[in-house]
Amino acid sequence: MKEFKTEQLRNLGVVAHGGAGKTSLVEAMLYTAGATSRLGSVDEGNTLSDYNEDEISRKISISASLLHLEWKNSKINLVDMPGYADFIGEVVSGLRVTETALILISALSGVEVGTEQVWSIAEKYGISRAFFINKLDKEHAEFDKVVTEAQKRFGHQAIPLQIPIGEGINFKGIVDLVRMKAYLFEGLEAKEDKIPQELEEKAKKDKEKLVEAVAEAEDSLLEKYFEKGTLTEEEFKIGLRQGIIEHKIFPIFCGSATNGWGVKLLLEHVVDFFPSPADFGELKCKEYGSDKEKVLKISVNSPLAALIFRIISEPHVGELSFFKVFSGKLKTGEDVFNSVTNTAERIGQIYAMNGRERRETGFVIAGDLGAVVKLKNTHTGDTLCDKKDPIVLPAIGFPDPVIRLAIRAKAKGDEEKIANGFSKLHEEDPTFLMEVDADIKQTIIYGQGELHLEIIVDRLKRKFGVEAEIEKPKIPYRETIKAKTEAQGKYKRQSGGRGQYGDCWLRVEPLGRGEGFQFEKEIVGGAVPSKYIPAVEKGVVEAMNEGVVAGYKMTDLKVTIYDGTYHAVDSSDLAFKIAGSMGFKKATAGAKPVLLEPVYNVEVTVPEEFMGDVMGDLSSRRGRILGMESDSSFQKIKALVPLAELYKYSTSLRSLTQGRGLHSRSFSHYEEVPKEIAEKIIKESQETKEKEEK
Ligand SMILES: Nc1nc2c(ncn2[C@@H]2O[C@H](COP(=O)(O)OP(=O)(O)OP(=O)(O)O)[C@@H](O)[C@H]2O)c(=O)[nH]1
Ligand SMILES: [Mg+2]
Repeated sequence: MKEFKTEQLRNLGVVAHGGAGKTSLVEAMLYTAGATSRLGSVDEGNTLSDYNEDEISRKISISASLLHLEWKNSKINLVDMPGYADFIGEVVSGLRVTETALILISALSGVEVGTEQVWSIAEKYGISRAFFINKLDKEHAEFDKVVTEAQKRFGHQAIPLQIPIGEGINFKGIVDLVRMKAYLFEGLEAKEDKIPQELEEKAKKDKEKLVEAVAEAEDSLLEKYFEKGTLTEEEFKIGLRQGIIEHKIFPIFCGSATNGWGVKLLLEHVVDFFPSPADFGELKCKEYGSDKEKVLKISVNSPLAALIFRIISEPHVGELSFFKVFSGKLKTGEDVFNSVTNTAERIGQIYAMNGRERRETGFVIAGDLGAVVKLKNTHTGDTLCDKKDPIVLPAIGFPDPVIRLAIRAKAKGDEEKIANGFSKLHEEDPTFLMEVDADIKQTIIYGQGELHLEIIVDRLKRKFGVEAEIEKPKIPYRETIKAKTEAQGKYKRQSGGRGQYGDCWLRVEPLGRGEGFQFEKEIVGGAVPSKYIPAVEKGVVEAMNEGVVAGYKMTDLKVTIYDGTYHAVDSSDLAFKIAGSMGFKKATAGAKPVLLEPVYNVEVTVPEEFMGDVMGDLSSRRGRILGMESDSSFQKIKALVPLAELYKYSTSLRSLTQGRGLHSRSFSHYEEVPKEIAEKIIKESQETKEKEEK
C-alpha cells in the first residue's frame, strides 16, 4: 500500500436517517475503487461494513464501521454509521473525526427527522456537509421534490451538482453539472455522453445557479462574476472547493447505491472538491493540566494528538481502539501518554480497517484514521499524546439516555458477571449506562431506545455467557411534607441495670422543591447537651430514608430540634437516635405528608402531520406542553412529563409517527403526585410490604 500525505486524505462520515442506503453506498464505493472484489449487499448480509451478528440478522447497521479505499492518489476513509435513532451515539463519535458529513437522503422519503438530526450534529462540529440523494432507481423516486425539501430545510447553499436522467424505472443516467456531461449507466459502469437534448435547457439553468452560488461563496469571485457574468472553469473549481470547505456550499449528488450508479462520479468529486484534514490548518486543544487553549498545526511534524473515538472487543481479536491522529504520527512500539487517564501506553499493532477486515500498517499520520490493539487504560474520547508535549483534545459529548429499564439476573449468583459484562459493553458504547439503584433496589440500565438495550442484553449473553431479564423499572418516588408541625420523641427504657433515656422536641417544616434536607438546633440552656444532637439528626435521617407515606425517601424539609430533656446517667447516643427517629415520625405524620415523583423535560421532534397525535398522547401521559417551535416541516414540542408515564415512550412515539418521531429527555424536578395516583402507589407499596413480611 502506498503512503499518503495529509493533503491526500479525505475523511467522510456517512450518515442519514435509518435505511437510506449508507451501508450499500459504502460497499459500492469500495467495490468501485477495487478495495473489494465482490459487491456485497445488506439484504444478503455480506457487506464489509455490517458484519456483526446483530447487524446481519436485523439487516440494519448498529455500530459505526471504519473502511477505506484508494482513489486517484488519495485515500478516502469512510465511517459508515447507523441511521436508527437508538444508535445516535455512533454518529456523535463518528462525525467528530471526519471533515465531511456525507448525508444520504432517500429519493422516496425525502428529508426525515434523522436527516435533521445528523445535520445538526455535523453543524455543531462545524464540518463540511454534502448530500447524496439515493434510491433514484426506485418507483416513486422524486429528485426535484427532495432537492426542494433539502433547500427549504438546509438553505439554498444546498445545491445540486448533478441531475438525474429519468427517475424510478426510467433512471438511466446522470448529468454532471461540474463537467456538463452526461453519464449513461451500463451495468455497474457509466459511459460518458453529451447531455440529452431534453435536459439541455435545465442543465444550463442549473449550472448557472451553481456558478452563482460558487461566486457568492467568495467575495473575490463575486466581483469577477459581476464583471464578466460568469467564472472561468478554473475559478469555478477553486471556488467550489473553497465553498464546500467553508460550509458555504453543500453539494447535492445523486444515484443508486445498490446499482453502483453515480458512485464513481461521487468518488471523483470527493477527491477534487472535498476538504482534506490539512485544509483546516490548525487544531484547537487544551494544554495538559490547565484550561489554556493551545493551537497545533495539523501536520505530521507537529506533536502527537490522537483521539480515541470508538472501542470494540471481538472474539479472537480482543479489544481494538479506533483513533484519529489529528496531528503528528502514531507508530507501533512507541510510548505515548493518555492525558485524560494519566497513563502511559505502549502502542501495539496498528491497522487500517475495512469493516471486518484489517491490515497492519505500523503507523498512522496526521489526518488519518486507524485502529490499535488493546490499550491498558484508555477509553472512548481520550487523548493520546506525546509525554513531552502533553495536550488534551475536547472530549466527545454523548447524548443523555432516553430510556431506562430494570434487569435481573436469570440465574441467581450471576449478578457480578452481569455487572462486569455491562461495564465492558459500556466501554464499547458510552451511551449505554448501568447503575445499581439502592433506593428502589433494582439494577437499572439506560440507553437510547428499546432496541439499543435489547441488543446490549443480547450481547451480554453472546459475549459473556450470562443472561439478564428485563423488567419494568420502579420509579424513584420521594416523600415530603406540606405543613409545619411539632412533636415530641421520647425514648425511655428501664430494664435492670442502666436505663435508656432520650427526649427531644422537633419541629418539621416544608422546604422548596430541590432544597433537600436541613437540620437546625435551637436548644437553649443545654436542655439537650450538644453531644447528643448529632445522634438525634442521625435518627431523623434514618427515619427519612424509610418514609412515612409509602416507604420512599423523604426530602425537601427542615427539622429543628428546639427542646428536650436528658438524664445524667441513662442518656446515650443510641437513646437520642431512637428519640429523634420517633419524634420525626410523629411530627411528619401530622405534617400532611405527600408523595413526589420525578418529572422530566421531554423534547419531541416530529413531522408536522403527527403534531396533533403526539400532543394528545403527551397529555394522556399527564404531560404539560411548555411550547412548540416550528422548523420548516418539523415541529419541536417541549413538555414536562412524569417519569412514570415515560415507560417505553420511544417505542410508542415510533409507532405513533411511523418511525419519524424522535425524543430526548432530561431530569427536571420532583413534583407532587396527583391524589388518585398516589393512592394507587401507596396501596401497591403496602401490598409488597405485606408480601415481604409473610
Ligand atoms: N432499490 C434500491 N434499494 C436500495 C438502494 N440503496 C439501498 N437500498 C436498499 O435499502 C435497504 C437499506 O439499505 P442500507 O444500505 O442497509 O441502508 P443504511 O442507510 O445503511 O441503513 P442503516 O445503517 O440501518 O440506517 C436495503 O434493503 C438496500 O438493499 C438503492 O439505491 N436502490
Ligand atoms: Mg447501514
